[in-house]
Amino acid sequence: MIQQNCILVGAPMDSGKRSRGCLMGPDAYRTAGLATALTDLGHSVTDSGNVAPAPFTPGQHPKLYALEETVAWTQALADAAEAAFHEGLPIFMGGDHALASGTVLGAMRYAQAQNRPLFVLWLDAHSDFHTPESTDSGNLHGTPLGYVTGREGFDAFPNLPYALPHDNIAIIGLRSVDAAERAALQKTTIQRVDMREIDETGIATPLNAFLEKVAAVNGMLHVSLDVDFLDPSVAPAVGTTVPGGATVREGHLVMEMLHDSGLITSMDLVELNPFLDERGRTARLMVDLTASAFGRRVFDRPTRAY
Ligand code: NNH
Ligand code: MN
Ligand code: MN
Ligand code: MN
Repeated sequence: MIQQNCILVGAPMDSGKRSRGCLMGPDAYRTAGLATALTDLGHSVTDSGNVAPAPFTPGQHPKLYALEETVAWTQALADAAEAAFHEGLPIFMGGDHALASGTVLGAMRYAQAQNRPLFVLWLDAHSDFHTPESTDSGNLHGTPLGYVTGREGFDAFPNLPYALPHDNIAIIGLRSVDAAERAALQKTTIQRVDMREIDETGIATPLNAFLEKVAAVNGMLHVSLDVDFLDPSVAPAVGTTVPGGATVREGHLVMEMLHDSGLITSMDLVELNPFLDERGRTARLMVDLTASAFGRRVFDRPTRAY
């Protein structure tokens, strides 16, 4: 197994939606033993502490919630992410999903400097493909994929070095897509895997297809794991529960396959709200899933070549 130099980056960002609590996420992952789970697998782990937002002045916006704070986090997290890539394999402990605007931006900058294409695997009940204009809720955690793909209306946010190509994105676990997102997504080549497809083909088939594309061009792979990808019966600690989500085993299978692919170059753990958890079970499940992504397994088996 390849030993990684894992860089844990705390991102206690809570401005991407109105209900609070994700700011406690990084400490919940620390308490649930994320670092130990990774060192037990033979990886080296550095916890670089928590990022803070760039200085900002809160403003008033008729629709968008906490725009200035979210932009300030995006700036700080992009810089922190880019720096972390120089040290090892960053694992961002969120924080709500708006943090991915920063972490993916940092990954895009780093990938460009390495002259490698960046791919993004979005594990989520939602597509997070809104623009600041199309969002109904005004919650910017519903917009990061819209931002990094270069959709219109993100003028307040940092400039992108390039627009992330639609062909380089897969979203798996979909079951709550707003009308405006659906219309926009259907015009793209983003690989959209809803729960029905998972029921019909199993989760391995679409994931393999995506990983083959990443491997074929020596891509970097950023994995963004939203707690609500999982069914709320097993992962209750999230503000936006949607029934009919991935099972514990579907979650582990995705992570095990990602490990075997050897393709992951960075990862977000997002939307954990410890205030809503039951005796730490969601935090522990997220740690166990991360461990699977970094090599925990019951038995060794021949790895699949991509
Ligand atoms: N689409 C909804 C919105 O934009 C929900 C987004 N919520 C999420 N995304 N949890 O993962 O408000
Ligand atoms: Mn999300
Ligand atoms: Mn650099
Ligand atoms: Mn979600």
